[in-house]
Amino acid sequence: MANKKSLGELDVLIVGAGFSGIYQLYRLRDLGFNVHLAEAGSGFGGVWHWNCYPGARTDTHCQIYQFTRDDLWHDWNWSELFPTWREVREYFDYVDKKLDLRKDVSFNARISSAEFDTTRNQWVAKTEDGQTFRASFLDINTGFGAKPYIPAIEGLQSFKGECHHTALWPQQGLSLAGKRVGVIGTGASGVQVSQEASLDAGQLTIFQRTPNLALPMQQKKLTEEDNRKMKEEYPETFKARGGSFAGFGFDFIPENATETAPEVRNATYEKLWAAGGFRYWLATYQDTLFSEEANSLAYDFWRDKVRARIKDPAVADKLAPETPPHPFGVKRPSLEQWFYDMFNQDNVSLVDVNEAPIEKVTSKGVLTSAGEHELDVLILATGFDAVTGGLTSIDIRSTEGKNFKQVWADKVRTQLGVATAGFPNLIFGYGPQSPCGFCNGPTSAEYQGELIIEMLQHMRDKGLHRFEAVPEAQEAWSKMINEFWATSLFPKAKSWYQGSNIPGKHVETLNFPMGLPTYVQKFRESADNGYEGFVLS
Ligand code: N01
Repeated sequence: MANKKSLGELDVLIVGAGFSGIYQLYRLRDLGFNVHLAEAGSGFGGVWHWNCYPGARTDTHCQIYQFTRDDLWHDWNWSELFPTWREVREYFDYVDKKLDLRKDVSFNARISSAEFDTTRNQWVAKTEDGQTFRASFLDINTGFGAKPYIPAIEGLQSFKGECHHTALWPQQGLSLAGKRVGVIGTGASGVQVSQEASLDAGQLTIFQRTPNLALPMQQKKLTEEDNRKMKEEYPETFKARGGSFAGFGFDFIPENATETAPEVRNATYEKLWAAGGFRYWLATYQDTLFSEEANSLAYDFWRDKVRARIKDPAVADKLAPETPPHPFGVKRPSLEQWFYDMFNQDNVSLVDVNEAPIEKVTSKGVLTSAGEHELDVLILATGFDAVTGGLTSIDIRSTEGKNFKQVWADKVRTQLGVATAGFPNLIFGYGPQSPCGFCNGPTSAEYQGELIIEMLQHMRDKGLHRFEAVPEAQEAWSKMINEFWATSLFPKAKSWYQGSNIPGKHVETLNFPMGLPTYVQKFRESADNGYEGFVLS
């Protein structure tokens, strides 16, 4: 437990020890702020602490999945291009040792409520076990996947085997070898855990509602020589991140697929496919996510590539249907390694829950309209109340006594994706209406993080004690991003990007969809105009 005496009058209380929170911690500390971090888990890593299911790994190449501070990358080597959760956690421990983070962190400290003391311009935040923090600024970095979503399936509690959500995986691990394993969900988590289970499960049954239009990861083991070369390129690599739409360092081709000759287009698709990662999604023709015609071209290429790997045509029809279930890339594609090939194995089967809906979970397994699947382990890879869930699940009260769940019940309102009217001195990183789900996490942690830090510095330098978002400014922000969203194909899929994966959640873009460089530019414009859109006093 942290020293309570020194926590009485913090400048900043940070919530969450993922990339974003840790960046805030060491930068603010270096700048002389009295800062402390409260983390719900027992270790660093944020999503990498909770999502320790078999097969969990980044879907970002390691070169940009790290902090760019000089003293943090020189003597750190990655073993794979897309590292496992275990290696990412080792990386966080390495960063902790380098920067001595731990002394300013309270672990197992889940903030459950917070109120603003208007007489002192201070937040009073409490953990669920009664610890209290007082801070001038509350800096919330709970990330987009802080609140797992468990669907209301009848009988879930009656299952006698092991049942876990991927984001609440037992920290001590759970072997799937030889077991009858069922996985509900085929998002990134479902794809990854299923792939791993297919290696040694006795029987693996995957319950699919919507096919995942997954892309080839093109994983690679990295040697010392690979790391040496990567390090030579890091300064350029890091620079390229900030200038790219999603902070990945690669960007859309400024040409239209529909206006490109078929043989040229196909050669480009082949090249992107072979290069792997998200390139086929985010380094492709600029019209892919806006024009139905361009999108069909991308889908058709994807479908033919995938179907060629699946032996049973009936299974291929489910995984990669002739006609797209939704436009390509508007629901987040996952990166896969042997996801499609594993359906050729005898121990793997697919259940289409549209054809055979899940009726209930029984003590023995999953009962669909076509029969019962007996299981030893039931894995819920059912995703998250994404982006807003981290904030709405804490009872943070506005000056009018309302929490985020109430204030955002009809729609999300933020100024620049960092603050909401009624919550003075509360700032969020990697949160709603910021690039968040549309940006590589570590890139956002540093780029958006720096903007937040500059704002806090500005307040300190000018002797200001309070900021608050202006209601009209946040209405304009919300209008702008939702209007842009409507020009894209994204609204055409049910996805966590727009809250439509959660029954009853208001459907709107939860992320800033215009790209990281535009976001930074808009934030800077506000800063240059004395933080226009905020009242500073
Ligand atoms: O969650 P999801 P996720 N009955 O919401 C299904 C990041 N991430 O945890 O598509 C049956 O994508 C649901 O079906 P449908 C990444 O950003 C990254 O997989 O709604 N099925 C869907 O298939 C990712 O996008 C990594 O029809 C039900 C699945 O559950 C984000 O986290 C790894 C159902 C949920 O998919 C979320 O991914 C993991 C029901 N009642 C996650 N309810 C990396 O690689 C839901 N589903 C870094």
